[in-house]
Amino acid sequence: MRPTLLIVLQPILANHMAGLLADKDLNVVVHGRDSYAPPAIDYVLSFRPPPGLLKTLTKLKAVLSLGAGVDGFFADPEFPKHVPLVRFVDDTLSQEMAQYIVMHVLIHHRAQRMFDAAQRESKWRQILLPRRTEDTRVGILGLGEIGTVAAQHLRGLGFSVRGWSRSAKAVDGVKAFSGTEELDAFLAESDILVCVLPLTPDTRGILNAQTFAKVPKGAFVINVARGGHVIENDLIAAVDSGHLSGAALDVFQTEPLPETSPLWAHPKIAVTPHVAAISDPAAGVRSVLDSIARSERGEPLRNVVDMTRGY
Ligand code: NDP
Ligand code: OXD
Repeated sequence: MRPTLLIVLQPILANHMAGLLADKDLNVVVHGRDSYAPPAIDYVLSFRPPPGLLKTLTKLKAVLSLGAGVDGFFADPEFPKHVPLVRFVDDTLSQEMAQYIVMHVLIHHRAQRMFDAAQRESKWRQILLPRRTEDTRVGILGLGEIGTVAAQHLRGLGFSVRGWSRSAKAVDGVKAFSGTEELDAFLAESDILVCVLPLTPDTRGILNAQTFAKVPKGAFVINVARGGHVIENDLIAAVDSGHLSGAALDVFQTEPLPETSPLWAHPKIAVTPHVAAISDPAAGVRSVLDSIARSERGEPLRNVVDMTRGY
């Protein structure tokens, strides 16, 4: 019998994914569009399902995430943790995330905002770079799929790269730190601090006043992970005090970022609307089909989330 996949995504994306999966060997139903009997659902494709929905699907074989981050599933207190949760891991996604990180490292490092301002005033303002590239230490919180790719690109551009992870890592040319006991030493060597951690109980709020106090004066912060990692008021205070030179943020405590947020107009903070990398639907389809095929053959799934660690 053909397995049944329930798609629980925003309507436009859900319909698009259903269209791409239409000619595959699957029954595809879209939550909110099609009627279905919950026990008939074998697989779910989602990103941030409505709390309580997944526990009603009593025969689920696997939950498939269309995103690399799976905090949206754990936001459901009734998420069925006995069902395997597969996260989206895709080379293109990792490369695009790395591009975003590299772009903001370079905009900061090359003082591009100052040149933009000078151009607006028709001013020929030649300056030396504030710091030599090899003397600029980029510290990446999270040396996983994405952090490792970003570290390699930054290394290739001549930066001095550090990384911090839970378990000890060896990445060529990267000074690696691990565990809470090495966090302070890592922060002390991060002139540019990049966050690409999963959002878990251990990492929520990790970018706070105490953390900012531990990075060198003038450090720049880039957050591409989740808004829940940053205490936004602490970030603004650290920038306004001059301890941090600025920040680039793609993710926020509340998304969409409210129009009233002081982040929008802050002269030293760049804001983008959670677009560092958007999962490619075609790659999502490949990942879904791979997971379902493996599951139906009784083979181990790839990229299964560890329910204890939360990522
Ligand atoms: P991975 O799971 O591959 O990597 C996570 C890294 O974080 C690992 O190195 C892990 O350590 C480390 N880590 C986790 N918890 C801790 C901890 N408590 N202390 C120290 N290190 C820790 O994730 P990805 O690289 O694929 O993705 C990272 C995040 O990026 C996603 O969870 C998502 O939130 C975000 N993202 C944002 C996007 C956007 O558009 N803005 C798009 C895609 C992803 P270890 O290696 O030891 O396990
Ligand atoms: C993701 C995201 O986690 O888009 O993939 O944020």
